[in-house]
Amino acid sequence: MLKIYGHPFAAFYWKPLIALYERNVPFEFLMVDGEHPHNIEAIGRLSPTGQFPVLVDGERIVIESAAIIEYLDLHHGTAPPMVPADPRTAIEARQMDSIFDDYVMTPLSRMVFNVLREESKRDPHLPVEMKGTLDKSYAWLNNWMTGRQWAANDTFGIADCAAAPALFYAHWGHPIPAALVALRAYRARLLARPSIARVVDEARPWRENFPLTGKAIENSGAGRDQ
Ligand SMILES: N[C@@H](CCC(=O)N[C@@H](CS)C(=O)NCC(=O)O)C(=O)O
Repeated sequence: MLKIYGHPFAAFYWKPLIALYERNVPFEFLMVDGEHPHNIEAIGRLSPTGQFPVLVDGERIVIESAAIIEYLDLHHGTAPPMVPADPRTAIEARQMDSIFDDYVMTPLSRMVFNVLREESKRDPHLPVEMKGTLDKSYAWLNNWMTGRQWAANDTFGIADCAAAPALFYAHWGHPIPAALVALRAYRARLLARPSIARVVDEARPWRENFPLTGKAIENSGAGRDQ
């Protein structure tokens, strides 16, 4: 059976997890946390900097969330592929996967890591800079999503697997403005999808670990589930 290292609250683990659920692939989950030091030791060996997700398929090790999703398309499950088989069509899917990872999830992660540092070591400029990046990304994505249901090729796929955790958590850290109707509607559509609702539910016990809480979220009118 396939094994996958991850943590239910971790954004980059959500990406292949959504694909596993979409494609009905059975797997064994290997928790990466302080209570499972052997799993921390294993990913330290298997991935360059001890990051997860890491997929183990017999002798085959696959790292990087996008590569794992592409691997599942080829070797496991029967649902339509998350990356279109035609390489010309796949360009848009990979483009949007990268945009959500690099211009939404990455700035949000940098804000999270900054606030997790001890106070004297925090960079006071970083939250302003990262919120500026998120604002640009949100505006661009709102235009992109206007008239679209899913992020690439009119089909649910890898880009939506990336968008779900990125928009879910980014909205907590820096709420998407109410005026960006198409982007907010897309986020709601993602959260209503059964595979994603399941991932969100499974992560619920760790919600209090999210450090960018406070008035921004309460005042966004969105609530934590939207
Ligand atoms: N580019 C990687 C990013 C993986 C990543 O950042 N993983 C996070 C969990 S969501 C992690 O391992 N964090 C722990 C660490 O960096 O030590 C991917 O797409 O898989």
